Amino acid sequence: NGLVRFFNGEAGSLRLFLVYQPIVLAENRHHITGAEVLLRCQDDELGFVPPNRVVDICERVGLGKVLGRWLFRRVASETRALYCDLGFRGQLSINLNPAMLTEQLVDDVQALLLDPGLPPSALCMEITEDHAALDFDRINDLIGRLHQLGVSVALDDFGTGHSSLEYVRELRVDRLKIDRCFVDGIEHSEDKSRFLGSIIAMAQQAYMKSVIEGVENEAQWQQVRHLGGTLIQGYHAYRPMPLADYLALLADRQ
Ligand code: G
Ligand code: G
Ligand code: MN
Ligand code: NA
Repeated sequence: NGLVRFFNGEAGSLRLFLVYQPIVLAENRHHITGAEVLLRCQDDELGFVPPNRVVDICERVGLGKVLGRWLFRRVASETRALYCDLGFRGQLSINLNPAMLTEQLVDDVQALLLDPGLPPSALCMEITEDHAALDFDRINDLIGRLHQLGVSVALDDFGTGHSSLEYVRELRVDRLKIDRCFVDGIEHSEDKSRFLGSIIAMAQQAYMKSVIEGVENEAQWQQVRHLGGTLIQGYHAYRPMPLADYLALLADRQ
């Protein structure tokens, strides 16, 4: 009911807001290619609530579409400054919850491009393997229609879901976001490092960019670079931050 109050615009104890985690080139950490938009939830009584839980609850009680609409509206209003004032050309990666994966999505994305005036290349939609496995043909069709708009698509949490490699092969995604569990320990284990290397190579062979998540130290960074990863998203580069900090960071880089 905190969620219902929230989406009705009524005062309540729950606050939802967005943070931005920069994504950088593995080859040059000063080159910021964009950011992933991440949901944060703060409740007066419960404190910090994991975004996954809020998303799951929304989906279960039928608020998935409402959450998606809120997210897009928020992104539209928050990123106006990035593209209009700062002239940023980079990308925003947005996590889609299952209820957003309908025909309606194409219209919603189009609206998100038109309203703040974002170029299509500014948007990357993130879906997870499990979402794609739910209804493979329909999701792949949706990906094709996003491509027609010029918007790219990433497969998130790669390697942690229940989908088969056949699905991954047939999905027409542009990016593979390799889950942080595959980075964990690579600096101490030749086996783990080689395994990550083979996933990166697979992405390359399929003409996908790889985004390596969860790089937390310099040793991991050097390994990932050596293994040929394209992009890095991790605490060793940047932690998720408020939009104001992201704006300041980009202004400083330009
Ligand atoms: O940022 P953090 O590690 O706390 O996020 C935990 C999980 O919540 C991640 O797997 C991420 O995909 C998910 N998440 C974060 N923000 C959003 C969002 O806006 N929409 C959806 N559907 N999931 C999100
Ligand atoms: O949607 P996805 O699961 O890709 O969301 C990425 C999540 O990973 C975010 O919740 C973000 O806070 C988290 N994250 C990003 N970089 C790191 C990192 O270096 N270490 C850890 N432990 N988590 C990270
Ligand atoms: Mn994600
Ligand atoms: Na992920």
